[in-house]
Amino acid sequence: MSSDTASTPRSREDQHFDDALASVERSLRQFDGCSPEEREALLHDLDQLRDMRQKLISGRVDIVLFGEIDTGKSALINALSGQRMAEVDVRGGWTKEVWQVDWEACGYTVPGLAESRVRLIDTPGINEVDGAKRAAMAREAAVKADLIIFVTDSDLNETEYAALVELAASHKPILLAVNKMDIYNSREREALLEILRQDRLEGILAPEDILPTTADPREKEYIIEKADGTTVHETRQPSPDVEPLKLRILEVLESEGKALLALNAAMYAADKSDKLAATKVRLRDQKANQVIMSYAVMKSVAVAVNPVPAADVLGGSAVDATMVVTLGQIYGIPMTLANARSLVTAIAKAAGWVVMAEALTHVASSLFKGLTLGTGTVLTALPQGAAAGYGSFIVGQAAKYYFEHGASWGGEAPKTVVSRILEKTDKQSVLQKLKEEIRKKIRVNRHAEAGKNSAEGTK
Ligand SMILES: Nc1nc2c(ncn2[C@@H]2O[C@H](COP(=O)(O)OP(=O)(O)OP(=O)(O)O)[C@@H](O)[C@H]2O)c(=O)[nH]1
Ligand SMILES: [Mg+2]
Repeated sequence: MSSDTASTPRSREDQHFDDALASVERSLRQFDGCSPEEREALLHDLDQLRDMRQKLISGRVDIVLFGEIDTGKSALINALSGQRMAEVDVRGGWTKEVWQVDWEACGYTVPGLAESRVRLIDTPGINEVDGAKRAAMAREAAVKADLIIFVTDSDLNETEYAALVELAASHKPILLAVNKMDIYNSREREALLEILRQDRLEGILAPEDILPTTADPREKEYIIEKADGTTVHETRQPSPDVEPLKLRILEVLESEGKALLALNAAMYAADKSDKLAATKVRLRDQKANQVIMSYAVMKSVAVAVNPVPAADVLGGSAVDATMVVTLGQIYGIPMTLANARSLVTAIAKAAGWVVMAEALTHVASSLFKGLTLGTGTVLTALPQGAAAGYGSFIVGQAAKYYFEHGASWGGEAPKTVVSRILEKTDKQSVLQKLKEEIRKKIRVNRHAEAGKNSAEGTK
């Protein structure tokens, strides 16, 4: 196979690498087509994706240390890098930020990428009290990692086990560092490793990926015998022992470093594309719902202030047609006012509107009974206004469906779609919402009315 790869201009690994870069670029291009709001909502993701592209181009390998507080993640970074870079403290929850250090001493570079380097990334402990945000930061770092070192200092508890299984599902290489080996005697050490390798993590991690470490051993008392036969007692800190972990990391990188980088970047880009698509849908939906509600309120108030026969109001009114045009803009589907009017009429017909109008006005009447606003005209027409507003709400929802399906009814009859919307809509709660909005609006209008009256009075 190696002679095979040598004879072809680009190896399979290189091909995967190129494909991964292409998919990151593709995802980035998708962001170009975003509206300002979408861009705002996804700014963080966009930055992350750009970073992922940079990481891939430069061949940066990220190794994330992840685990509960106080297990020795920061100490392990110091021991692996051979420098005291990370702050280590006996107080749990010491590391508050995700931060990284170049691991130059490891000597690994991704083949063919001269700039390539390995970074060790320290994260906050995942079980810190009130540390949900920091735990989320740690998880995000793990999602981006090429290799994860999960750090524990005893048998796994439930939180650790759940987090480990969740990470293992990402199919990234995970090594378990069983740290603080110096606090156990040799019998305990063996028992602990055996239970983790044979029992707890069988089928989740391979035994060779579970490694004992001593990152920051406790001081020991040494008895030193001098040349003259006298002895002195001295306390010294033994050297850390992270060699088996270091060797395993290098083994994993040597055998699949470039492929890991590629796979990770491609998965990350796919994930961001999905998120982008979901955000687009969510934001459009939110905006469309806001538009529908504000038009429904506008219609309710207009009808309440200036009552007209129900059948006229619930047909294709100008308010509804304008709402439909606005909704079309949200979904990137331009529509003339005349076409919007026809769509409204079609929806109203499908809903059997005229028949429904009376019943709706009746429902609204009971709901609006308690609403006393002072001006007689407004009060009596309120239920009718609310019923009209409810009609606009349904027209809006149906139009939204129509635009969501690329200006079509998605292969169904309009009547089927509209009936489903009617069934799904909680009439009472929409009317309630309308009532609140109308109350706000009318209160403002009343002041306007009062102002107008007094102005007229002074003429
Ligand atoms: N005995 C012993 N203690 C260790 C070892 N490694 C770390 N410690 C101690 O464990 C404590 C926590 O170490 P840290 O490296 O700060 O642990 P951490 O996982 O980074 O903790 P947080 O940042 O709070 O999540 C410190 O007092 C270290 O000295 C070890 O191998 N043996
Ligand atoms: Mg720490």
